[in-house]
Amino acid sequence: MGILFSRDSADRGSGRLAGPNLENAGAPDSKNLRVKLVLLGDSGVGKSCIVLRFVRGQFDPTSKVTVGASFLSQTIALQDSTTVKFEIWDTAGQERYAALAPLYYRGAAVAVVVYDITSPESFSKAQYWVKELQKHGSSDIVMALVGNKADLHEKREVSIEDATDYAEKNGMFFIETSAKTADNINQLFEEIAKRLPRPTAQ
Ligand SMILES: Nc1nc2c(ncn2[C@@H]2O[C@H](COP(=O)(O)OP(=O)(O)OP(=O)(O)O)[C@@H](O)[C@H]2O)c(=O)[nH]1
Ligand SMILES: [Mg+2]
Repeated sequence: MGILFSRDSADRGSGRLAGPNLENAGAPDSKNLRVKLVLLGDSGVGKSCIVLRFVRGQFDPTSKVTVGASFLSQTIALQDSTTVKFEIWDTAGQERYAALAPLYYRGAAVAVVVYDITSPESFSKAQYWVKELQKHGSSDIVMALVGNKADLHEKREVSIEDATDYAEKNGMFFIETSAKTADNINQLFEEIAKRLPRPTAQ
């Protein structure tokens, strides 16, 4: 299927490619976690920019729409010396790719559902993805609700209160980010890492 990978398709972290249903394979190791993470949300909310900021510390104001999905990985170290390798599937938000989403969220340990704080439509779409994940995702999936483009606060149309309420009702972690200014991008992934279920040492 030629549409599975886009410009960011290569796993630059380890130089190998992975399939969309890559599970957390290998022996459980409480110090070195590997997690499959999927980003979902409307086209244009900034999913690819969030990933680019997190993985490479860059922002691309001319970011192109994602075709199919793209894969990148990034490892972070936590204060307790645990490392977490995020295997990130950045899905395409355009409607024509919606049917592909289950390929990427199936088996995912973490789902990051993104909306744009200036777009109520994108907040509705985020709620659609949350429902879809509740129906078809893993029962123990860690879900984060992300209000991106926080730098555009003068154009805000989704209140922090509404998003916080929605996240609390759905057992999600909520944060506002800006891929443009880098605000809260690392914090997003650190908070996710803290919420991961840890394999218990034998
Ligand atoms: N002001 C501002 N613009 C942003 C931010 N994040 C992304 N953008 C802009 O929003 C546009 C879309 O960003 P993308 O990351 O490509 O959006 P996407 O969610 O990956 O879209 P699809 O791949 O179609 O699903 C680009 O023009 C970005 O420059 C942000 O935090 N602030
Ligand atoms: Mg994209």
